[in-house]
Amino acid sequence: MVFSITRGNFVTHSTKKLEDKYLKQTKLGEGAVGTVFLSKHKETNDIRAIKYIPKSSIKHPERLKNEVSTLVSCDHPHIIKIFEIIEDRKNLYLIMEQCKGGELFDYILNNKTIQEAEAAMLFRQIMLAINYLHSKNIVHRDLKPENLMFSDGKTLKLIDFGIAKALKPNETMSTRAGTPFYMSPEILKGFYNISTDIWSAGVILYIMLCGYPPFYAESDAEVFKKVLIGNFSFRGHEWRQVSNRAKDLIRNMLIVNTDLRFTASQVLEHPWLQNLNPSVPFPLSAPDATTFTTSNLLRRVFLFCIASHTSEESFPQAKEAFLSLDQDMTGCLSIFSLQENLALQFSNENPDDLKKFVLAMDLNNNGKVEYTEFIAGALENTMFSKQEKVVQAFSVFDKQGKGKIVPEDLQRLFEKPNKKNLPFYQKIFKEANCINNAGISLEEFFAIVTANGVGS
Ligand code: PIT
Repeated sequence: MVFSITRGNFVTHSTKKLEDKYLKQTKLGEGAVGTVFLSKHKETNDIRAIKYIPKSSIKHPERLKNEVSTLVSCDHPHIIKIFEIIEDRKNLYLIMEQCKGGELFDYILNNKTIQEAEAAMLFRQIMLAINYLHSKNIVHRDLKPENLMFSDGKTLKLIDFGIAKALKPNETMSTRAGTPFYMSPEILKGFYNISTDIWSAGVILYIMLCGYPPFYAESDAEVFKKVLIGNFSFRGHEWRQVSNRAKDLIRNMLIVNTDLRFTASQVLEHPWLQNLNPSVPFPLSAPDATTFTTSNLLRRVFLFCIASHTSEESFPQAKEAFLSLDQDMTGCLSIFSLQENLALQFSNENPDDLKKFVLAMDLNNNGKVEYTEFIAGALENTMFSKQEKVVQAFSVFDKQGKGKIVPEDLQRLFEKPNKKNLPFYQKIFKEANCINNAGISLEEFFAIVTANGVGS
């Protein structure tokens, strides 16, 4: 049986009372649909951003489903993380990671323009997020500086998947959607695909470097006229100090003909965006890697769950190491290249051990190490001093609060209810020496994740 595990498996959906779990703090902002509040998770003191979506405002339930399923399927350092979904009679609540640094929009406004070196660092992050989405055939459709948030002083996260859409191969769209300044000519004409995001990103880059949009007019209709023609200039005095490389990149993004417009990976290969990726070493010692490698599947699944529910400020180095290892910039590491890179970095270690370590990280055996798989592998010994994190992960498995985890809990998280593969999950328990039918208590769970006495 193929065991599919992604961080989406651990995004729980429940009908608990939001106030029992989260303490509402400040209002962050109001979007087209819903309001975002900063809240504190009572058990762990984690600060989260929670989007309140009134059910009464949901005219198109399938669109909301789109937003949620897109968010849940994403696992990338530059895309906002969703942790949990709660629903009550009035609202739907999306519990997401906190972005402390505010919108890119305000950052540009406060600084008027952004220096080229910094703009390149930030724009590369934006393009990494877009390249990841496009590699999954997801179009965001509302790229603009308001939808890019700083999670810290230098890291951007793409937010608002309200009109994002996962496309079938060769599918095109015809709904006019987005924000006028950033809308592509083809979206206005009503026949478009993922390349519309590249146009919007080109507009963002233009604005970052000069402080005003390339297609500007007093009314939306006038803006649309200019966009359709696609003429823009670098004549303002702001452009005098800007390099030809930066201008060349913009020229290759703001091309009306979508066949000639750069793709996300071409943008990332452009000379203006080279040599910006710091080389950060993998943050794990050899003994810790060995503990992970020799752990049974159950323990690795538990670690993955903890990684799924942890804010990345808890593992800044692991995040940077992931980005520096992502050499093809797809947001997903091939086990091959990861094995090679780790062998270079740990030249004193046995290459076979490193290979086994990477295979152990690839929980779902798909030949790739996704962001959260990587974090789980690098988690060793850093998280477990925080007992609340372990309790939080336990409750993801033990949804009804029965005080123990049984094979059926794994099945519920990994499969649609109609499938019957219980023996598979029982086997995972057995291999972890949990044959006791009473299930795994919190105490035992703690012992397993901290590797006290397991590792068979
Ligand atoms: C904030 C602060 C923060 C996160 C967000 C907003 C997230 C907003 C968001 C909205 C969406 C969506 C994903 C994320 O699909 O930390 O002001 O509609």
